[in-house]
Amino acid sequence: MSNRPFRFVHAGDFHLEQPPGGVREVPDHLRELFIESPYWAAERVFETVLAEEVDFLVLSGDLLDPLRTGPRGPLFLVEQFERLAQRGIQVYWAGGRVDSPDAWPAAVPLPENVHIFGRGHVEQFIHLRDDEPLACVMGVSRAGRGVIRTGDFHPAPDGPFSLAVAHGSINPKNLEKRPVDYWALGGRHARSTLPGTSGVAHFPGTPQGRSPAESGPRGCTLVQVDHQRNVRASLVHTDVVRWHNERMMVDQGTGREDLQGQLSRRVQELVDAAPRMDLLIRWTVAGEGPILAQLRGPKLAGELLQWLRSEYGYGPPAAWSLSLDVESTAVLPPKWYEQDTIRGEFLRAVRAAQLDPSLPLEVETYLSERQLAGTLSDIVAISDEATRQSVLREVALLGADLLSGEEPQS
Ligand SMILES: [Mn+2]
Repeated sequence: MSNRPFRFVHAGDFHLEQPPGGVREVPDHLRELFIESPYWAAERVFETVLAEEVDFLVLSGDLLDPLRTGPRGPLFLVEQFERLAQRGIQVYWAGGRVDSPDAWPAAVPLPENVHIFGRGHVEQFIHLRDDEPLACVMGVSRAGRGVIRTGDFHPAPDGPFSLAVAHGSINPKNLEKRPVDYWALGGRHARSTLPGTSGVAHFPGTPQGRSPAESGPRGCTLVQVDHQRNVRASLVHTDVVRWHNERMMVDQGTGREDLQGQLSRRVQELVDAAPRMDLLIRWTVAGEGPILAQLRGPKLAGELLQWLRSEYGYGPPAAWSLSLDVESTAVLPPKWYEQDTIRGEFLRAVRAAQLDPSLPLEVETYLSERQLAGTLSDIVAISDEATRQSVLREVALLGADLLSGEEPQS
């Protein structure tokens, strides 16, 4: 069946209740940007909806925890929803971990253009344009541990383009059985599209990175659907401050000036790649040579950090260096990896994850709801390879340490 072309914006995981964290200090001149960034980035999502004149907005959960934002959060969202209402733009919202429909304060009524999906069973709306069906929008708010039950979605076989909106985890294998054209998913802070599914299954990620683990560009997704129901999803940047983890390699011949030159070239590249964007950079120096020992000492790292900050940190745009550390290079005895012990088994599992970046860490299953709602969600959502590797290195060292307690050190 042919379809009328249309466009929508898909966004989620605003987490208005959660200012960025995971840094030792925030300088005065970046404090406001830092604290306000979740709101400013969310506002850019609504501005994208207006600027692109899309047909509707799909929100896949975790917009805010109203208890933690206080009245400001709901009032902000209502104001934004009303801007869309003035232009006749509908909003379809499935609640996630923190924004269950029951959590919304009764004192702040939602405008009529906002449709919140209930918990427990899938609801469906037929979105009309000029009284003709454009899309069938199905959705459900998260319940319990948030495993999305794909079998609960029943798009009509000869109906219009179908969307399923939900927050949580999903088994890509189950997607094949449901003829849904677009799965609007939430719950991952890194933008991703699940591979190998017939319909598109997409997580737009969070509009604003919140910690060094959420590095790189963030935004919302503009989705265009053509006559043949082909989907084109593109990233629209909404972040107002961007995180970077930069790993600099040194060798036997690297001196202080060389390292300064390397750092300065890299800052320039980052600034050129995102002009007008404030940046927060965490540096790790790795490799070999005498400069590493100097950096571990009391002075050099601090001096370089001061120099980076005064050269580039005040902008505009500001490229603020958060920290400069030497990568932990402690090496575990190779034979520990071969031993038939819990420690050996643990280290082999970590090594497998280090060698194969596509291997999911799946830490989510070991964490409670409360842990997942807090800062540990950053670890669950590790998005870039450098962070993954450094976390796994620390995991190996810490785990080996804890598991070595009872055994002779060998
Ligand atoms: Mn989230």
